[in-house]
This record gives sequence, structure tokens and C-alpha cells, in this order.
Amino acid sequence: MNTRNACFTSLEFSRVFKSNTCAPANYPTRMWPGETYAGWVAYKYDTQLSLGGEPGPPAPTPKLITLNNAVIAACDAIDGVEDGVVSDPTQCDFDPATILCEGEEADECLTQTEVDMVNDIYAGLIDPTTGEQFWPGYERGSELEWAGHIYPFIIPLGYFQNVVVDDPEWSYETFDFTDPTTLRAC
Ligand SMILES: [Ca+2]
Repeated sequence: MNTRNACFTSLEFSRVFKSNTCAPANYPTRMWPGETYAGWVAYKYDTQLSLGGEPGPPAPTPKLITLNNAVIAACDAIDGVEDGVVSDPTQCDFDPATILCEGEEADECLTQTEVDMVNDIYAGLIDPTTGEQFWPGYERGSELEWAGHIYPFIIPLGYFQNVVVDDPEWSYETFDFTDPTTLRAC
């Protein structure tokens, strides 16, 4: 029985199953590389500390808060209600270069490297051979959730170590998402 059927069955027979925890069906061969991509991008640009903070329980860093505030300021009203929520991120084309540091680096602005990293996160994982969107990027307005994705997440890490490369010591630091051969292995 797949996860979807298990969820429906447990709900239908809720008198028998007193407690239900259901995970949605997903597309692991795309989703896990897509999830790993954010951490790899941050590693590649050496922005894990400035944007993600120290590894551990995720909390938005000052720069992610700055970025999110700028996105909200630019796109909140597009949905017709100024409530601090960007209801349809696809309508938001906020450019992170608008908060590029003009003088010294500070929490209230992004360096050019951080701007480049943010643009890659928004763009998502692209197949270097076909140009296909391999997995979507994180939407504008989601920045406060990024800290937990800028370092390896245990499930996609295990996917790569045990399914893709069969190497328990594998690290995305040795991986290259722009290499067509290695992306094909996913
Ligand atoms: Ca709004």
C-alpha cells in the first residue's frame, strides 16, 4: 500500500487507527537533489555562515530577515492586501540586488556574492544539459525558512550516500550540480 492509500485508509477507519501521521507522496529522485542544492549553492558561494548561521536548529539570520523584509516591502501589496504576506510569489519579481551593500558590509544589506547566491536559490536546480527545471527554487517570501536548508538535511544526505553514490562518507562539498554526469546519477 502506498503512502496515499495508507493515509486514506487510516482516515476511513479512524475508529481503529487512533493516531494518524501521514506524509505526502513525493518525487524523491528530484526532491532530494533539489533540497540538497540550496546547501550546495551556499557552500559554493561561501555564504553558509553569513546567510545560514551556524549549523543547528534553524533560525533566520539577520541577513535573511533583511532579505525577507525587502521582499515583503516590494511584493506584499500585489495580492491587494497589505498583511505582510506575499500570497502569490510567482507574481513577485523582487531583485535582491536592490539591497546590495553600497558601503561596508552590514546585516542590513547583501554583498554581491550573497546576491548571486540568493538568485541561484530563487532559480532552483537547472539541468545543465537540457536547461530543464530539475527542481523548483525557493519562492520569494520564503527566506525566513532558508536557514534550515543551507546545511545538509539528514534525509537527502542519506539518499545521496546510500542510493546515489553508495558512499557513507559522501558530502555535497565534493559534488557539482553543474556537472551533467553527476546530476544524471540522481
Ligand atoms: Ca499581501
